[in-house]
Amino acid sequence: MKNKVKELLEQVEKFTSENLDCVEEFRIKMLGKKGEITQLFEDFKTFTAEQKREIGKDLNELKIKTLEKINSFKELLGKSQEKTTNIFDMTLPANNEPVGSRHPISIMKNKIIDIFKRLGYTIAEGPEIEDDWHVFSALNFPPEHPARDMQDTFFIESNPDILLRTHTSSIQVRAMEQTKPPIRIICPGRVFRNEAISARAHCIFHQVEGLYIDENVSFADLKQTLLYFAQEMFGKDTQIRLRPSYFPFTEPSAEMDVSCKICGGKGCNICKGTGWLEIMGCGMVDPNVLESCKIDSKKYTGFAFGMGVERMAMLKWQIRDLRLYFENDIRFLRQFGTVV
Ligand code: 2U9
Repeated sequence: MKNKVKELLEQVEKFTSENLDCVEEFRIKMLGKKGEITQLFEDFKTFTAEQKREIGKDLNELKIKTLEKINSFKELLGKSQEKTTNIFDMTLPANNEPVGSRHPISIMKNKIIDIFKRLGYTIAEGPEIEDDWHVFSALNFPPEHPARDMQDTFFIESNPDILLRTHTSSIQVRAMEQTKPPIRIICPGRVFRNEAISARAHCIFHQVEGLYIDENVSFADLKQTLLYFAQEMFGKDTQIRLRPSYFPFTEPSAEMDVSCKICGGKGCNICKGTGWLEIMGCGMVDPNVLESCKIDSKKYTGFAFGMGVERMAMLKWQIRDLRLYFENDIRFLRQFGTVV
């Protein structure tokens, strides 16, 4: 009965009409002698006292809301039909049609981009179908690196030089080939990896990467930029820490953690008791990469960073399963409410 009441309430809330006949039809369907709500009241009589206590309030509320809705439409349509028999009344309020909301991945992607825009970064984009040079070779991946393996990357069968990009770093390579420093870009996009789908992995996901190249760019600049980012994203009291790491395209490389907002750094099940959450990788652009893109590595230095958008959204909104992003379940999507 609970579910039925809920379902009917949704129908009532959604109900809209432009003529009185439809309103009357709806009244009969709901409250007529054999109407759905009338029938629920009949069933209600057979319930135990405890069941009645549980459902009674909701059932009454359903009836009241239905009557209110019907009466308001009767009043509205009655008036407009009295005044204007065949003239369309432009002053009537429009039907309140739900039009949907932004997807959480788009919301997070835009949040990230907005923060870097404030630091003077511009957006750069590039193709999803790439070649070996822009995804691997120019980025200092050795010939036998596991990412080049069929197990990890989707290659085009007829031409193994063509593949689906595994990171958006290929956008930065193209930018470096085409423009002289200073370069300050932020690169959002979809990437593809040959992974089995699970709660923690997907074969398609979204990244945002950044690149800054100029004279005298230092690791201190990188650290300050990422601290600003973390505090804009997670709040002014957020702390960061950088742990040494390795990527073929940066040297030195690091992974960045932010202090856990859920427990305030004390340790909880979200941060697995550590008080820290890993949010991105970063480092100084390897001189080999600069030279591959015809940038003088004696004159210029740069930093780069990269993060997964799905992961950032998971941490920000405590989403526990990656698959939710792709299922289009309206109950999940509705929680990111901002109607567009
Ligand atoms: C150029 C030079 C350097 C981009 C970088 C990372 C570190 C990194 C991962 C985060 C999670 C990818 O989505 S993820 O799996 N990325 O850790 N990315 S530095 O470095 C570049 C990019 C382009 C020319």
